[in-house]
Amino acid sequence: MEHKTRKRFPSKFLWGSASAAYQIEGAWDEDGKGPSVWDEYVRIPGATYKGTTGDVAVDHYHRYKEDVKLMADMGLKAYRFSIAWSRIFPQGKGEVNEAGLAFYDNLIDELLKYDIEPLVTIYHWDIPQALFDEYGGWESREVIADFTHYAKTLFKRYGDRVKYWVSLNEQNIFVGMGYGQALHPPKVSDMKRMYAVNHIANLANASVIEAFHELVPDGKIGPSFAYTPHYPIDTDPKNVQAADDAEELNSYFWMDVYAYGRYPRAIMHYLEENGLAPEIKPGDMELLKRAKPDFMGVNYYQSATVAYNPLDGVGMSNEINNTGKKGTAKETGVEGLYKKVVNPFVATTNWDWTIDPKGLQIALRRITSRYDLPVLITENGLGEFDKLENGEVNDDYRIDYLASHVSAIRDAISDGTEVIGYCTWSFTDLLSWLNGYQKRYGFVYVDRDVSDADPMTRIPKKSYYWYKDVIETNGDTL
Ligand code: BGP
Repeated sequence: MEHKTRKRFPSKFLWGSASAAYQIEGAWDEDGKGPSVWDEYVRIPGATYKGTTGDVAVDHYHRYKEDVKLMADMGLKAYRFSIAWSRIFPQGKGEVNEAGLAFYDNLIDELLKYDIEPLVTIYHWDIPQALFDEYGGWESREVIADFTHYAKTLFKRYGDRVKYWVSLNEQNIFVGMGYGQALHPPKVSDMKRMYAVNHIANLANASVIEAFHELVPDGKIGPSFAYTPHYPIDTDPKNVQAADDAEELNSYFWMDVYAYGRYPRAIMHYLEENGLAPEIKPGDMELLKRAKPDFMGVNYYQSATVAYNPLDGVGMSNEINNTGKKGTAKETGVEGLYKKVVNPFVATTNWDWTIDPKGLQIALRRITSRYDLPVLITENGLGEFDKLENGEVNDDYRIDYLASHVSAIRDAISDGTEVIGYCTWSFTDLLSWLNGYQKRYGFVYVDRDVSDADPMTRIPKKSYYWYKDVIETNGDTL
């Protein structure tokens, strides 16, 4: 859709930036924190790039005041961060750790001091190791009660000051990579288990949303979904069908549950046919239907293009490009549904992620049409090798990436979608789960690489000043 004049961004638009506890905090065993599954996983030889860990990360735990001051100087309106479950409950349940609660009290108060809206993610992949040891973590329905108890503890403690909450970050990714591709903890590749875990995570998500609406009636909550919209390679109906299959399997299979409490019919049928469907117990679907999110959180990085894939065609690859050597990503697909192909119309990053701002507009439009929910963009950004030269980082490529995506949001708003805010990934540089510290996303350069002994000095990049201007002008310049 083209418009003669585009709408402006809403006056209260949340111009934000995001992070996650494990990727920035460090202090992995300080002040009573228990280990999470990531604290253990990174110690498996070969699991992460050059064996990097988040033991020290970018030391945000000790430098949060400096980081928040940089946010304030930029004029940031909102900051999305996650709470480490095992800082609050070192054993995942039972005795609460007051020092952990106090850390986030201080962070929230520091943000509010500068009028920065805190957006809190309850779960960004770091389930306490104790719960994994006791009952297999997300594989047991016991996790629903423990996760709900943990979330309620947060709502009671911070609900007076925090009004925007994200329940689960990228359920599709932590479940898919943890139990499908064996690239995240617990390093399992078993699709039956993956769909079982996913159903339990859906129930936990719904249970927390229900509890939230009782405890924080004036707040808003939603999941953050990693949405990759799919396109067909061409107009051959077989390829169009493949794109529909990919979209149902990879997108609607999650978002339909969040918004409507139901699984898409064709995909459920496909899972049943292949012996992969999760066990659904009495009461499950009722809970999923009752819990309504207030917004759809969307993490958008890229689109994907697909083609027809026969039953004896390309299967799922467990190898990804985590080195930044362009063109090393492997062919992947689902037999009988679709395979991923190169889209000649879009560029790619050094990690082989497509760069497609129009895809963000398409994503926002699809969500609006299908769910009629407001959208909070909870992540979007460019991971690149940045160079510190003469004390400066001239990341024009990041400015180009972000500017084109912000412009696409404005287009989507002009089309009639409701977008509450936009969080870039990320504010400071941080640990990329599998790609070490060399894949950088931040507005603020952090002087560290593989070694935890690096100085960690914070240096605003060129994009920092660019975003400051975007915020000041409420996006009018784009
Ligand atoms: C999302 C995660 C983030 C972040 C981002 C970039 O999937 O929610 O935590 O890591 O992707 O990904 P990566 O670090 O793999 O480049």
